[in-house]
Amino acid sequence: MQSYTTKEELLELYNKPLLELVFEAATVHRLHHNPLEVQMSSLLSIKTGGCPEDCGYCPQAARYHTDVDAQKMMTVESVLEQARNAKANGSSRLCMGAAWREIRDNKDFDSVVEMVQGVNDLNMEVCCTLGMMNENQAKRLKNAGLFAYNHNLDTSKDYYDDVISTREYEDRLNTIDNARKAGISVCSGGIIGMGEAIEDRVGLLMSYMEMENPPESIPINALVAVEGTPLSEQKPIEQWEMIRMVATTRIAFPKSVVRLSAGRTQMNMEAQAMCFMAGASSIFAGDKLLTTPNPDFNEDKEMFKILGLTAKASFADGEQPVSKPDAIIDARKEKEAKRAAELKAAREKLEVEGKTDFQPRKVVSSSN
Ligand code: SAM
Ligand code: DTB
Ligand code: SF4
Repeated sequence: MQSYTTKEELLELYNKPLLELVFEAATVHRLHHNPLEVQMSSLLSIKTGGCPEDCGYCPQAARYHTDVDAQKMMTVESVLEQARNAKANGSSRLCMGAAWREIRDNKDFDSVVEMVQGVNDLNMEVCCTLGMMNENQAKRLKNAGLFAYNHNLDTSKDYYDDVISTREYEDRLNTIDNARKAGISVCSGGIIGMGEAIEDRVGLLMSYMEMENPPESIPINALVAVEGTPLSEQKPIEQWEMIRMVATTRIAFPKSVVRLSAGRTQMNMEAQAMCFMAGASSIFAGDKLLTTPNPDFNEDKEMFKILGLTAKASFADGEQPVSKPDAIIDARKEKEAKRAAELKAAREKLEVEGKTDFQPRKVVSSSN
């Protein structure tokens, strides 16, 4: 099999006659993957909206006037309930997303750590996408049982500044590196349909080509043009463009999982079938992506039936991480238990003394 490693080679590949391109991609796909298996991964927005960043495509950026309002962080229990529901519908992976610029070491992050432990205990692959992440945070998530971290480069280095100004391309590369160093599987890809040239699509792939280890999973999103965002007026891309991008990615990175991500509501089943043929072997399942619509479980079940596809089991491509106790959470729980015991003892003492109007001192905890 020919391998493609330069920008010129990839460009030529992308522009091949479509059916030749798809045939070549399908051939490569069969050498490394079971073509009848597709991973179903569910997305869950655990902290929606109010993001300080200016990503031109994103409905969750606080500065754009979209229908997405800033919400509070979900509770650990409600996340686990959604995870059980996703699992019952056939999803083997849960990807939890937060509208954060970066992870901060606060109570909300402690909750994410607990969510990771809880979802991993359900024997689902746990993925998070929480913005920039340092080495210690990556280690903490890995220790909790995180399987994968999603952090997209989104587009080529050249086009990036046209879309985002509040974070550098280099920052994204560093976060990917931190996930890698902690032994977390990397999920990183991009968006097409943002007004970029074909050179930029191939340029995105070149950024991964230059890595010592390319991502294990590469999501290809079609822009969901949301009213109120700077990219709201972008014309929807042709379905052929998505097929070409999936096929080119498949051939360039034969071992990676190519994820047919945002934009499926704009595609008919035939175009999605071409993408599976061209090597896509994962989708986001469930009627919502993070904030925008996605085909519902039943629609996808019907499509799988018609196309003869089956849902891939969890941990088929890597061992399940072990969820280990988290020192910070354990210390906090110990402190809370100690305080509760002290309060109980104080109350009992006062009761013995006949003073029953005791009110404990209010403890104000700061978050974020
Ligand atoms: N805030 C974190 C970050 O940006 O790293 C994580 C969540 S963010 C929503 C994850 C990714 O979703 C983005 O990098 C982008 O590729 C994708 N995305 C966001 N809005 C999109 C849209 N309107 N259409 C297609 N993809 C989108
Ligand atoms: C990815 O590449 N696509 C997903 C996931 N990773 C986090 C997100 C798509 C978001 C689409 C817009 C929305 O629903 O807010
Ligand atoms: Fe914030 Fe992520 Fe949206 Fe950018 S893509 S505005 S960082 S939520």
